[in-house]
Amino acid sequence: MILQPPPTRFVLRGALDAEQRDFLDTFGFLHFRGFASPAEVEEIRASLRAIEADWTQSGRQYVNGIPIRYGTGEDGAKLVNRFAFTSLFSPRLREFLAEPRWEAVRLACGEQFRLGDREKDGVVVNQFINVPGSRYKRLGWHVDSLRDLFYGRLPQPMLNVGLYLDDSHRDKGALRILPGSHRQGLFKMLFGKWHFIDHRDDPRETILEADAGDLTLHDGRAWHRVGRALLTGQASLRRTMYVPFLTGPYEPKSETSPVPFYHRFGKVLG
Ligand SMILES: O=C(O)CCC(=O)C(=O)O
Ligand SMILES: [Fe+2]
Repeated sequence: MILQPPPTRFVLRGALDAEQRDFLDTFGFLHFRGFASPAEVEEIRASLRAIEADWTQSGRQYVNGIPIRYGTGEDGAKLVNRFAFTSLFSPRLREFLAEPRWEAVRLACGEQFRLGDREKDGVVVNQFINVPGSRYKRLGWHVDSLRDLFYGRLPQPMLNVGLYLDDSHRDKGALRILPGSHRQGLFKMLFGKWHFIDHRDDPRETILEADAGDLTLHDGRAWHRVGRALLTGQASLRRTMYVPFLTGPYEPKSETSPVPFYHRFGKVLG
């Protein structure tokens, strides 16, 4: 029996307090409200539009060995479904990530963590849209830590920190988490569900409903998915920015970095 979490939205002020730590340990995620202001969210959206225009026009396929996922928007226009290393293309975004409040996020993860803006996939932005022809209407059940296994090591402690750039309530599909599943052990992490293929509702899932500017933090070992929006068209647009906080050896990527194995078949599953 999985305990359902209360819909608590915390305020981030620094390292986690005892109540927040307990919530994270029990359920595998935390939700903070009002981390970025509406003006900041709008600035980030503007940066994304500029990067998207640049990449679509120049036909860029990869950043530092990570494929950019393209898709179709409302009017049939090409759009970016998944940005990688986003902050490297926006001085405004780098300035925002240098704000002292990100130090509070880092400390919330733990003293030994660092913001990995040049590692793994860097700062990732997802754009989900529910229109005919869109390839990013939803994302199946998965655990983020599985990627570690492709690097030939056991999953490292990792917290995925998401900044919401749109309101994301259940009409947008929203993030679904199996609360407590970060404590399930390796076997269930591997075989608990079919990674990315299974999109089914689970009676144990929690729907994480967030507003633009909210910040969420989830354990890389927890099962989660993004549901399909009930809304359609532009109203269904759901943008989230994921900032990696990492431990272990510093492993920056560059334009000569190889394409990781898990991204070679990602196009088929995504
Ligand atoms: O957009 C989200 O909230 C989650 C996306 C996700 O789970 C992922 O990209 O691994
Ligand atoms: Fe994920």
